[in-house]
Amino acid sequence: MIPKTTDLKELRESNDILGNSQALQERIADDGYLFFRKLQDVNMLLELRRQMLTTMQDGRWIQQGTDPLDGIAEPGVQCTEGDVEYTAVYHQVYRNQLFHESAHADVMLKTVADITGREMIPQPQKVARLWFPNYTAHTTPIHQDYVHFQGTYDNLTCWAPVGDCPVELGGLAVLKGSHKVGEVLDHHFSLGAGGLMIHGEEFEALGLSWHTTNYEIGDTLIFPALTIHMALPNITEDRLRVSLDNRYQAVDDPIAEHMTEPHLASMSPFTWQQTYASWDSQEFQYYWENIGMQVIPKDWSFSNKGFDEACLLARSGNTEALHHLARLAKRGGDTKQVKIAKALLEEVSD
Ligand SMILES: O=C(O)CCC(=O)C(=O)O
Ligand SMILES: [Fe+2]
Repeated sequence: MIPKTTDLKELRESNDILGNSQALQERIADDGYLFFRKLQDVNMLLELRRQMLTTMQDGRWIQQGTDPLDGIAEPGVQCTEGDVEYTAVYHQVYRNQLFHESAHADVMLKTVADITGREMIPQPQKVARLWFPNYTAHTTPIHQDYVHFQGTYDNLTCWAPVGDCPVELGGLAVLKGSHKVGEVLDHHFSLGAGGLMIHGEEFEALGLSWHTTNYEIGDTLIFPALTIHMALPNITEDRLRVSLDNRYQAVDDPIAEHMTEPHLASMSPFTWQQTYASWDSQEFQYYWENIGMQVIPKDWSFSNKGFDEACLLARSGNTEALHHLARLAKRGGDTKQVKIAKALLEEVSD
């Protein structure tokens, strides 16, 4: 179901229509994405890369004695979202001021405002992905962002690598025109990041094509919440993939409650106070709190369905589902799902 590299087409570049609101709106309505070369400040992103990877080196994810900018993973270390080992370092990276500030860059705010014709803000929950080499069962599977981030279908995801990201490092691929399905498709359990995937039979008959590119630092891919997309596997020998995916919404649209919390705070407790502890500016702290945003509850139905499917699959011996439940049980906590996962794992080990 994952396309062969030879079936991947190039992303269409839209630099020629930057600043032309009408043209941008027409193109995203047609293609379901917009891709810009070197949209973001390369020097700022290089500095961000240096800072993020230095924190990862301190956390023993980057090989000691190597230049952090090279992003060479420590041999033998692999973890991902959902693992307690992942949040231990991820939340250290999350404290980085420049990481959060980069989402507020004028060029980003202007571009997303031009695309929607509305006043836009970055959602509080910024996201970084720190993906280990050759850990491909955990690659972000085929999905639509709405199941994770909710709010409205109009929210825009902006994905950008923090460093060059050739195809083999596992950048993002989008299914061109797939936003036109106009609804959230069925998502199922997946071991990959986010835990939910769309099966091929849902969209293959549409005959749409997958698009990606050899991304360079500064390049930025923007798409709405119904566009079907996935990450490609990081099949490099030893390099970590580092990227940002931040979401932008109109100030007068509702926001789902969990998007006002730090990323992965639900997996390992982490607060804004901890995030901001070493910042030297308050400009972008709690910036969303005084503008009267309408906060709506998270819809748990998507993740609950994924969990139920994982339980069913685990009972029939599916190793990916067993791995998923073991990870959940290891995280611990006093939730119903943790209790169910622990009981089920005990039952199947008897
Ligand atoms: O970077 C990844 O692996 C996943 C990113 C993604 O799904 C997104 O930006 O919405
Ligand atoms: Fe996504």
